[in-house]
Amino acid sequence: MKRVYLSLGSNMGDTRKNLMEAMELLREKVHIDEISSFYRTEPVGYKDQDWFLNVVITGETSLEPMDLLEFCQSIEKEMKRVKTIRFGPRIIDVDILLYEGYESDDENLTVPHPRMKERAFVMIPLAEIAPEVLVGRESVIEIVNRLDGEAIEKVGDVDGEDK
Ligand code: PH2
Ligand code: MG
Ligand code: MG
Repeated sequence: MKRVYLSLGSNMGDTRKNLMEAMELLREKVHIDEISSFYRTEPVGYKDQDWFLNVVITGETSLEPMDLLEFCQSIEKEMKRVKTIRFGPRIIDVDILLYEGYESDDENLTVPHPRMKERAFVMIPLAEIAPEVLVGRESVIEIVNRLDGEAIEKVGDVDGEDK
């Protein structure tokens, strides 16, 4: 079994329900053992769209990296994600951030995720569940401490919304 870190995001429809559904589907092949808080986040890349709800999870899987990628894509498909513009609105996005013992610059699967270090919507939730984990040579918390990213606000967690 290998430890993996995944980022989930949604900015269409019932975003909270979408993240919950994607996590349920992931459980078929990924033994999820930690889930960050949920964050409402300013869109990065393409600005003219609704804010996202983002979460980061970790768990163990026996899927090989490419099979995990296919599995994540099958969940996006099952949830009827429609591909529009790059970085544009989506019902669900499931991205592989880190995969234990694996690095790759394959154009279909770059690990660590090529843009994760600049993204507050990835690094801040990741720092909650894995502050000491390394991304390249730096720890998650070191990266967060120098990050000047987009706006991000904690709004709850799997158990419910913050009051
Ligand atoms: N995903 C993107 C592009 N921009 N911005 C936020 N805040 N959250 C996302 O999940 C996100 C994004 C492409 O996958
Ligand atoms: Mg993405
Ligand atoms: Mg994606």
